[in-house]
Amino acid sequence: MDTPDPTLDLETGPAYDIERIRADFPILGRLVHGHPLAYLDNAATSQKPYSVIQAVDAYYREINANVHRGAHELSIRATEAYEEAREVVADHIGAPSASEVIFVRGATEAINLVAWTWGAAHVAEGDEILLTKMEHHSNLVPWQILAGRAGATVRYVDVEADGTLVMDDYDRLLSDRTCLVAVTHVSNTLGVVNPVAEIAQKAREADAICVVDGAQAAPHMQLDVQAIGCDFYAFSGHKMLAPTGIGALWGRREILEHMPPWQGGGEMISEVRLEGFTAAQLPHKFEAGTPNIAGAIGFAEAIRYLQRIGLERVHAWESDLTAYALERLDAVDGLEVFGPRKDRVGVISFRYADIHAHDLATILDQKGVAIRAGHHCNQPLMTHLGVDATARASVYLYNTRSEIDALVDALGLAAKLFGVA
Ligand code: 7TS
Repeated sequence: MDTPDPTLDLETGPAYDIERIRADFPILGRLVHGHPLAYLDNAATSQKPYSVIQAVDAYYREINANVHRGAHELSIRATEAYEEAREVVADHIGAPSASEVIFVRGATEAINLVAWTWGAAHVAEGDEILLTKMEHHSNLVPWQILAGRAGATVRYVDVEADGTLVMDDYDRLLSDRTCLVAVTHVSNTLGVVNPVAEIAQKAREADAICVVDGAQAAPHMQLDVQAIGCDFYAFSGHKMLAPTGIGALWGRREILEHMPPWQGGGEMISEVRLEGFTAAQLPHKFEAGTPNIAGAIGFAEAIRYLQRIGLERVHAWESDLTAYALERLDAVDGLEVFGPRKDRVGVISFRYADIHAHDLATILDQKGVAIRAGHHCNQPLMTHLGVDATARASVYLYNTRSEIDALVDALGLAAKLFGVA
């Protein structure tokens, strides 16, 4: 179901038409506390364009029915749209086959799926699971739970002062005891882009499987899971213009085929007897119950939207905006930005004098500037950085330099209120 976008010209050409893009996002026109919204909390979730909202709306208005069961027109149409969405996701990430793409609620569920299926079947006492100190809790706690049950050990690759991974530490910790390496492609606190292809290749040489958490990468860069060379790639739709409650796990066919199912229920079986069941073929084996049909359709439309603009152009726009934001923030006395200056995306964590991040976020909100404050589900990384929280501004394809200016102006107000010299 391809809903035509009312505002975006397929032939937009090389210029990045920011006004046109902004006009595609209805929420960007609203005021917050009497000020134009400057939405800089994209790492938490992105806003949604008309075309995605319309795709979901059209599904419910025109073809709503359950999938993979009915012989009637609506169910056939809903099934087609749902399976077409899987093809769109698979093509977008360079997956060899759509049957290797499993729809899940998001990156968290994707990672838990791997932990509870591959992990439960393969991780044994004495094994080691290798993570990094910058993992989001979603790529950390599932492995801690698994290790606790299996009697395995979790080890963590260190992070440099500038937020990049200590690759020598990776080489040192990777051993024949390592059964699984799980790493984030892009840090949700530091914005750093990790060398996932190198990490995956070394994991393979050590006979370990490699899981990449792509929650913060998929929204911003063109992906090719085969070029990365990992075994699993997990990401959420809602951070890349899609509705909440939908995401995808890509896995290598030969691994997925040998994994036991996770949740049991409808959809995931080919046959059930009183004595037991036979699991369905991929990908349905891992999709128990009625799936998020509208979400999958919205996800596919979000990807089409990104493709119409072109992720290279999105990346170029965001790189310029990030450089501008870093330049402006660096010029603020008493403000410290965490993370590297290059090979990064526009997720910018900072602290400002001794103003608590939560106070900063509250003051900024009064000016319509939405940022996140807290540990960002990165508590071990916060401990490593020696802070309990950071303020975090994160940009996306519709943000502008004037929104960065609004952020810096609002920081000036915070400085006045807190008596920062
Ligand atoms: N992995 C990373 C790197 C993330 O940034 C997030 C969410 C997740 C996994 C979990 O994604 P979910 O869609 O399953 O919740 N990160 C954030 C964040 O930084 N602020 O709010 C959510």
